[in-house]
Amino acid sequence: MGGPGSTGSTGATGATGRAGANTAPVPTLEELALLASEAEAAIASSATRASWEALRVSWAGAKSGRLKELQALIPKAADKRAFGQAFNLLKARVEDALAARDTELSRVEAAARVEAERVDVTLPGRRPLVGSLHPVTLVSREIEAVFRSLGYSIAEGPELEDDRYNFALLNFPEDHPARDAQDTLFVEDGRLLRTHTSPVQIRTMLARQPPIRVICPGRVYRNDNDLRHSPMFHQVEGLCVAEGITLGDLKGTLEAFIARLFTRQTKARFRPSYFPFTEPSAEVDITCQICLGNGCPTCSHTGWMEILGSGMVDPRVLDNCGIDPDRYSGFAFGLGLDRVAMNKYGIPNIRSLFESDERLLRQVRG
Ligand code: 2U9
Repeated sequence: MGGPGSTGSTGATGATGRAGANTAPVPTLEELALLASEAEAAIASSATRASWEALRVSWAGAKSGRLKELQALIPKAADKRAFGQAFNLLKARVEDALAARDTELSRVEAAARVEAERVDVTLPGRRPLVGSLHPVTLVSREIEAVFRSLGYSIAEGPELEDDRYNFALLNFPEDHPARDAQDTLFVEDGRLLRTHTSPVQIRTMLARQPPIRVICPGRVYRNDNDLRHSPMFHQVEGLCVAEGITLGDLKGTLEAFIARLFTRQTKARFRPSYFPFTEPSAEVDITCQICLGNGCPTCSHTGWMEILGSGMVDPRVLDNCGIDPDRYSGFAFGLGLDRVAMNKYGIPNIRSLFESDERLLRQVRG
């Protein structure tokens, strides 16, 4: 007994450099037992991982935990052996209490994780996104189907054309305003973006003799850009050339087409018009599809909406393409697909057709 430990609680100085450890009074054995009970109670009642961790650091922390401080007091105790044993018991009780609470908190944490990650297998699945055709494609295919059933075939041609196919052979005079850069988009070396699909019919007539029945859908371009016009839009044009074709054939064909594309109740009226490539020419109005003829803002209260241009192919155009106008005659027509798509699907603005906004495609299902 005695020895270094006898200076104990008097707070003898040492060389540890830790003022707290050096000056702390040496607790009695009873106090150590009491400390153990208090630690067990506090640890057992730590409600969260954070409070458990705070207790662990304050008791068992490697640098300045209570256990380390108390251990440093062993050499100062009057009865080092008894104090050492009591300390070991305290240390074991604190460590057991920390381990037991750790196990319990881990169990609670795991249960909470399982609860949070639980999947309700009875929920309905997420519907996969289904692609859909653009309204202009839908209308184009519908029109193609009607004319295919009338014996027409589909012809396509280049979007980059030259003056001859786009204007000259179609009987546009040299000084026609459509040939102006204000209306037509020219590219280098005098070529241009076709302003209508008529060059496709020109190419068809140059390539073969009547009977000819073709329809020509495609993109066309004009130097126009405002709320009602887009610099690129879509047309379908048709051409029928054979012996004995009359204005009656034109009328009958277009009336059949309109009844099929819209409804059998839809009426058509033909108004005289002028195009360089047809003579006579007519614009075709149909019963307004919004108000069914009663008058509304869309049809400017006329009950009609204009959808088609048409006419008997000018004999000079047939002649330009190597077809004998004394033997053959024909009719032609053209319509803007975008306008038909807009009024068929209730799309108010031509721009929304070309903005690639998927919400539009989701609303229009073929
Ligand atoms: C050839 C001979 C004749 C095609 C025609 C129209 C009338 C017409 C417009 C409708 C609205 C263009 O999209 S739109 O702006 N089209 O009015 N098109 S007759 O006549 C032809 C074509 C080719 C060889």
